[in-house]
Amino acid sequence: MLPAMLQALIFDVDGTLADTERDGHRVAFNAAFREAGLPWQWDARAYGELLAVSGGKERMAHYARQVAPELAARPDFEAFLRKLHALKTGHYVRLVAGGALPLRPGVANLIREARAAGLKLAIASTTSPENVTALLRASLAHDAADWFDVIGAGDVVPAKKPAPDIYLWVLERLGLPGGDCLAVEDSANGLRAALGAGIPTLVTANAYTRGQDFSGAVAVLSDLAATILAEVEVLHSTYGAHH
Ligand code: XBP
Ligand code: MG
Repeated sequence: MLPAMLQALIFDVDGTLADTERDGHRVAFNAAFREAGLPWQWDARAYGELLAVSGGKERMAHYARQVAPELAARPDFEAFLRKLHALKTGHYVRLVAGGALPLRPGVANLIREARAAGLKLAIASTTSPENVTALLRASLAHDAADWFDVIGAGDVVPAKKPAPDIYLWVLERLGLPGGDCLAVEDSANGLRAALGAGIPTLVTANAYTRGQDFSGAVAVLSDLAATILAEVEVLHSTYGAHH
């Protein structure tokens, strides 16, 4: 059977399109904690551990249960988290809009090449939608959000990565089987999510995710700097031939 033709690239956002976590999200969380008068500050190492929990609200809830169980037990804790997360998102969007988070090497080229070649483009991210559009606008092109056929982000699905939900949500709207697509991810959580949706996945590891379990990936690269679309298509077809 001929391996499936590559018809779409599905990009994760945080850690994949850009190194957004240490100098972006983490800084925004800390700014929100200060603004809310909370004695919480996440240093780079502690944040790396907390990244095991996908989703900013879920991450803060996990942390609160550890350090402030009485707060986490309050009936209005969910509402409190939503307000705190809105503060954080405001800080993050402002930080991104200021150009603080450039795309990782080779990402813009691959996106532009895929677009020129007529592939469909999609986003499958745990982060909030406003964070995605802010990053695309500030770091790729003003109208870059329009380049994507589907943008799946944040709370549109109940279960976050490593659950496959966000990738299934994107596939449904792309109208493509997982095997005709290639996902690009940075973390084990993300890889599990994409594989769970039957999507061959290329991993570009980063400082926070290097050394995680990437078994099942089509390939693990340090970045996309030397990667052109033709190579991605070969990776996709060789993977398809063996699975
Ligand atoms: C990474 C995440 C997100 C971000 C924070 O998403 O898990 O939660 O860390 O963004 P992905 P929010 O790698 O799937 O892009 O605070 O908006 O959740
Ligand atoms: Mg990621």
